[in-house]
This record gives sequence, structure tokens and C-alpha cells, in this order.
Amino acid sequence: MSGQNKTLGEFIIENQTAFKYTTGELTRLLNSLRLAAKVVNHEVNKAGLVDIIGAAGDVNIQGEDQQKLDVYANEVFIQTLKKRNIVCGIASEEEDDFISINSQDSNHQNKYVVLIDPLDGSSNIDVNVSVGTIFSVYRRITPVGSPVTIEDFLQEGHQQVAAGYIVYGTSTMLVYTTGAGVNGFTLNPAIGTFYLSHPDMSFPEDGQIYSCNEGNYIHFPQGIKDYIKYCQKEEGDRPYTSRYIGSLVSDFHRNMIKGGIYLYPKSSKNEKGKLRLLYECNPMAFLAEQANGKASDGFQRILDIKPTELHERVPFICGSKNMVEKAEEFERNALKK
Ligand code: P6P
Repeated sequence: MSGQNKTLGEFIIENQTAFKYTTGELTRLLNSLRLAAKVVNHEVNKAGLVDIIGAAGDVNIQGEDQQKLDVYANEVFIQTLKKRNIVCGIASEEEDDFISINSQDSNHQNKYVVLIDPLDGSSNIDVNVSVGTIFSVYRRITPVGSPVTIEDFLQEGHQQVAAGYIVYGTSTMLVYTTGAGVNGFTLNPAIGTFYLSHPDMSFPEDGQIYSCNEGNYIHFPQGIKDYIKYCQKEEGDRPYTSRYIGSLVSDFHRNMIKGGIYLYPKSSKNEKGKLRLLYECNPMAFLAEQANGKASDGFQRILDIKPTELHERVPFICGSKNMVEKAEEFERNALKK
């Protein structure tokens, strides 16, 4: 890593004028996410060495065993955001309800709400497979000066002012957008600094990789079954390669670099799909569109879905534009049969 590469801190400052709202708060918010990412990364990287792995014994609202690292990551991001006195509210996969940050913001002047999946793919921790943090930022819509409400969190994804992820993989990267493209930063662990390593990230329009849990194939809607058979057919540039890590940020990240499509459709096991709209699908869809990709539920743009509940799930298809559009075509055609 050349020292000449721009650091994340320098990049945020240089681009803050591009934020249409900024009074420096979004800059401070992004910097606090950067700090939290480094703290969590330190623990994730040594998870195999200390007794931090293993279910914390609790079960979160999703009905999933909470791994201690889940709980830890959740606490780090929430406390870091609270201490910086920047946001008026936080929602997390690990919290049943949203958290109103009133302590220091006694007159409710903070403008932003943050939604996070603090450690997505946590079931991979025990087998040393990469996991990630996903974040989504909105400007509150209820009047500044009043307590934050659920409406501030149930905004359509196209209202996001920033979104990104940290992938704790062979290297730790922070990838984010504020609506002016997608940029990736790699952590130099020796000095604890993120450096710009992937400027202007963009999905190739086409790709030859499809990512889905084919173990659910028999439960998929017919259109998705037809699309998967299309991916596997010997024709033209097919069969495609099947790659599925079981960690959304990792599958998304690889597909954005190499070209590909990620699918988590609804099924008879998950009537609405598995992924959560607010803190998984919306931030990844914002990133995808900013990187010339596409994200839908098979029929409509993810960023146009009006949320009704904090932890609601949606079917999710995301990646290279031409691949997503082909999958959508199979879904539409199946309905005509
Ligand atoms: P399955 C992890 O729990 C996650 O939310 C995503 O990161 C991942 O892509 C998906 O669920 C894996 O789900 O059912 O294939 O194990």
C-alpha cells in the first residue's frame, strides 16, 4: 500500500462539499463509522483466539442465536455513534426497536438516523469465513427539535444520504457512497489507516457468476427456478459459475469487482425472503445503483419500496444490470404461464 494513496479521512473531507446537506455532521458521522469499523475489525480478526465466539445465549428478534461478536459489534457501533452526538436515532438488526439518542442531544438538533446490520453473516464466524457490517444513513423527516419517531426509519431507500459496508475478509475494506459513486478503502492494520484502494467501483454490466443458496431451489418461485436453469445451460457464455459465500457483503463485493448476480428470493420457507429491507437490501441497493448495477425484488426497484416495519424482509436480486434484468424477465414470464 503506497503511502501516497489518499486516506479515508482525507477523502471524506475532500468530498464533503459534494454532500448536499452537510454542515460537517455527515463527515463526522462517516468518521465515527470508520472508528467503529477499526474497533470491530480488531476483535473479528482475533475471534478464533479468545472466548468471544459462541452464542451469547440470547436470541435476537430474528429468532437467531446471537453470537458474542454480534453483540459486541452492535454495542461498538451504537456507543460510538452515541458518544459523537451526531445522530438522533439508531436502528439495528440486533435491537427489537429503534434507539432514540436523546442523552446529549437534549434539544433534538441532530439530523441523521443510522440503520445497521452490525455483523452480517455472523454464522460464518466459527468457520473463519468473512463477515461484514452494513450501514444506511437518512436525514430525519420529522421536525428537528422533536424526538425521533419510527417514521424517520421507515423511509424509502432512495432517500438515503449515505450507505456502505465493512467487509472483514482477507483484508478489511470499507466501501461507501454518498450518492456520488462508490469508493473502496483498504485498512492497513499496521497503522490502523484506511487507504483509497478501489476508486469509482462499478459493476460490469454483465457477468458470469451467480450467487444463491441452491439448497432452497425446490422452494423457489418458478421464475427463479427457470433463471437458475438458464444460468446452468450450455449456451453462449453459459454455464455461469456458482459462487455463494453465505455472507451478503462478501458475495456482493466479489460480484461488484468481477461481475455477477446475488439472489435471495422468497420461498415456501421464507415467504418474504430472508434479507431485511432497511439495513441490508436498501444500503446494498443504493451502492449497487451508484456502481451502475441494479437491485430489485424481482419486480420492483428495491429503493422504491415503502417500508412498513423496522425488520421487514423482501426478496432481493442485486448485481450486474443485464443479469438482474434477465432474472426479472424470467420472473415476469413465469407469471404469464
Ligand atoms: P442462507 C447472513 O445471515 C445473511 O443475512 C446474508 O449475509 C447471507 O447472504 C444470507 O443470510 C445467507 O442465508 O439461508 O443461505 O444461509
